[in-house]
Amino acid sequence: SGGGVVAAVDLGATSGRVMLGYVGDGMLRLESVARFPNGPVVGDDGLHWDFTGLYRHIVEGLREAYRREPGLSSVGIDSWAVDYGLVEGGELVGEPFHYRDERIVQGVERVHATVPFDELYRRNGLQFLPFNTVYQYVVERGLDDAELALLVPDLVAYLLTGVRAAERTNASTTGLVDVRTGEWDLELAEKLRIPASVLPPLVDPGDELGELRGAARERVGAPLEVIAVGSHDTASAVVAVPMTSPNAAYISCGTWGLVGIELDAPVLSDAAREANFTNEGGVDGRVRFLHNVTGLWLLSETLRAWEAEEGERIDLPELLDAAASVPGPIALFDANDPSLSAPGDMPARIAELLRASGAAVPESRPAFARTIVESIAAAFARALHTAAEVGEREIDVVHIVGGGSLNRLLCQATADRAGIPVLAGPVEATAIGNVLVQARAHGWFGADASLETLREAVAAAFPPERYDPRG
Ligand code: LRH
Repeated sequence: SGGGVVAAVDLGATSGRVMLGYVGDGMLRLESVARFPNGPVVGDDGLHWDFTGLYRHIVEGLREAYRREPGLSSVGIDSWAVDYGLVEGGELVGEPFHYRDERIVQGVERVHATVPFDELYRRNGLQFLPFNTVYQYVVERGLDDAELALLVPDLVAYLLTGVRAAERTNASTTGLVDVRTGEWDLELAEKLRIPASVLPPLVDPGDELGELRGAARERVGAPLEVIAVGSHDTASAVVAVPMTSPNAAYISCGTWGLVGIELDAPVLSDAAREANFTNEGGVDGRVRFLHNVTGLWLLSETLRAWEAEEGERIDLPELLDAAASVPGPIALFDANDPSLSAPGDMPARIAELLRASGAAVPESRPAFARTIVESIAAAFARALHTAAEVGEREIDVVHIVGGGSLNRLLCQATADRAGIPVLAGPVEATAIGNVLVQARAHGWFGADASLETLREAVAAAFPPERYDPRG
């Protein structure tokens, strides 16, 4: 045991953060060091990320973290899944594409023409999401010339340390990892003419990657060690879901709502494929059996449109308070409709869906927000029901972690619609999971501590808030 302090870099689709995590003697505490916005950037050839800007924020954040805590033991990096950068001559070539860019449409056609979806599912166990990395790679012009293709957290780690590695939980979201063995499916790569040379060696959460070098080391001021964590943000979040019951499900709710259960082995049945449930790789070889539901993206894009119209900021908590007292009945739309995926005029698109189904379009903004939140909750409830059925598991409680856990209206609506209690929090589950996997690697929980032990520490430090279903 013992304890100490580590840093977590956590990049979400709408914001990034650098945090300090203090662990030891039954204590688990997070402190925010830096926060910065993130989002799609429109370029000449489509939607990208401002990776260069994010990397600068990360290095500056680590500098500040080290300044505050010179005893810092290590840093772990996680981000949203599937997106990558290409490396040539040791440098990033161009800014990574954003998964909401439309070039993926052709990628899907090409992949499925060579490997039909049911065969893909047997091999990689992934739900169909049109932006899975495999669909992006087949339309990536630079792939043949690239030395390496690195997913976002691996790219950050590479630029910091020079170490080439693909962390396994996030690699599982590429579609190129064999769901049974956890190794790259080189036969699949070959069928799709994806050069095996761009795929780096796989590593596991808890593995040491290397120390900061070069400009990063100079700027941060220390040879800080980078440790692999569940570098897929959702994998880190699931580590920190304070589940105590074997019948517990989780919803990791930020931009997306990832709704599912944790299993020891993948479910590759026809029913799982038809329900579009995924078997993503979790920390310690667990399986994240879940479904992507469009989450707070619907609300943040709607707010963005209204704010552009008003020319001023709209207060979200105030809007949600007003939304909570809108009288029923509440019109619903399908939160997962593909027309809601790209950035744009979200209120108009939602209104279009409502009209097409014969529902009335809410006139006030609070009523509109209520329709959004209830539609997300309804999709959550459906996914929970399917997880139980297809995963052959009873579900009697659901944890909501991430930004969505602060949305009281969403938590209550989910409890009501799913008919089971919701346990909300922690809000920073992803950063906490990142911290805990590093802490365990340092032996602060005993080197063989199970995820259950880590989750007990979360439950003790961040007692969840309970919402019971109402009649
Ligand atoms: C959530 C997330 C999710 C992926 C999506 C691309 O941030 O990582 O698990 O499906 O982004």
